[in-house]
Amino acid sequence: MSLLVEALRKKIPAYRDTIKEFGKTHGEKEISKVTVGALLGGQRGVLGLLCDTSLVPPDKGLIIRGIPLMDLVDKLPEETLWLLLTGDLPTAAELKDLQADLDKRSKVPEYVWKMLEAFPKDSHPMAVFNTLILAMERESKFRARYDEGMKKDVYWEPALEDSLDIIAKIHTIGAAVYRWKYDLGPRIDPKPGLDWGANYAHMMGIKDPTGAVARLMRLYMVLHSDHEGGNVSAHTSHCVASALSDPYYAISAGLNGLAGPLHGLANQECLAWLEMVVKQFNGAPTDEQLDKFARETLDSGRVIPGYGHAVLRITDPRFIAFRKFGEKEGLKSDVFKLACQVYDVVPKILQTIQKIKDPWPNVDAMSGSLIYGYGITQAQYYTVMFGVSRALGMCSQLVMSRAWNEPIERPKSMTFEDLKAKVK
Ligand code: HAX
Repeated sequence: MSLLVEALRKKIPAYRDTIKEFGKTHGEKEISKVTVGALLGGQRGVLGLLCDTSLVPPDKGLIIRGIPLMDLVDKLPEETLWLLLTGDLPTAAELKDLQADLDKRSKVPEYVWKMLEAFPKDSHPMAVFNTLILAMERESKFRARYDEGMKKDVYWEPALEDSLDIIAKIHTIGAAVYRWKYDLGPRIDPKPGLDWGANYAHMMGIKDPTGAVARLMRLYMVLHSDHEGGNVSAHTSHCVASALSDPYYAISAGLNGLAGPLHGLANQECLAWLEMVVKQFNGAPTDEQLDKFARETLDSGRVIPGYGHAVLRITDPRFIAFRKFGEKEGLKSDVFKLACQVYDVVPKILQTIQKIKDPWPNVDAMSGSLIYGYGITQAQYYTVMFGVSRALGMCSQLVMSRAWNEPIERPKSMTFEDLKAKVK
């Protein structure tokens, strides 16, 4: 038995019992209200989900299992995964055990590569990536055990098995999509013994003489790993898994949500926006030119990608962590410089628009420009990197939900006529 399973077997029964007991005692207590504004406004502020892996206080940003993100920037993605799942950082022995376990699970089935080759080259990398994850559903241990009639209390174990199988392969698949999509040569196999984040960079085949790309990839994978339960990707995967669809279905569903421009695809859109700026001004703009360009974007009815957030009301600490990384590494890149300049200009404009609740940058305002500076210039691919990382959080949330036997999600809807009658 792996040390991770051992750790979780110690914790999960008590976790489940406590939640069950809590539900019995406090089941009728009201914790949130749903206004008409919330119903028509994407349920903002409605407290309707339990998620123990992480929390996003509007004035603080991401906190993973009680640890603020800024205290995790030097951790490996595998350490973050252990933290997300168990609530503790792993010891050196636990980390090694998890890494060895992931190594053992890393072989991608051959049919996945055949499918990859069959895609039209103009397919969006996210569509290809998501399809390949879903294609592996036949490997699901959760579904096999469910069909055999497993007991509810052990659902989390094959859910964890599937999750680790997915995580062990997802960076290999992501890297292969990159090399295939941009004709960069044959796939590169994972290097045994190399950590998960660095291996992703290695398999993408990015030149990395100083090790900076591996460092960036580790950071990227930690920063994007989780963002509590209500964002589109987490919530979608959570909802799908609540029907006991196995993790392959659930993660792929979450990734499909991540592919939207108001969510994960914003990093692609950010880079496109910066490229438009450079094209318009034939190079670096002045602050005045940037201000004018941003206002024109808003006047044309479009959003400034990378700015604003449904929950946050401060500069996203993930933005700050990325920026610090670029500065610390002495990144000399015009796009990175421009993204920093946008931060000086755009919030001032957004602050003057009353309806915008958060004028500050989110993670996407910096991630793409940083990656670009390290030679990953194909913006359409960026959301795949986000997805590789977000699988850590989605899988962890899914395991925790099965651990406490969360029931199938089924909020009630109403017609507009019903709504009008209720308000009267
Ligand atoms: N530029 C222009 N308008 C913006 C804006 C921006 N960056 N951010 C918000 N607004 C607008 C909204 O479109 C909305 O306008 P309407 O009422 O006319 O529809 C209004 O301001 C109120 O929005 P809000 O309450 O402040 O924000 P929401 O919770 O509705 O939406 C979004 C949050 C992130 C979707 C929004 O800020 C946005 O579209 N930002 C740009 C896209 C982006 O960066 N998305 C990535 C978010 C982080 C993430 O999930 N990454 O994966």
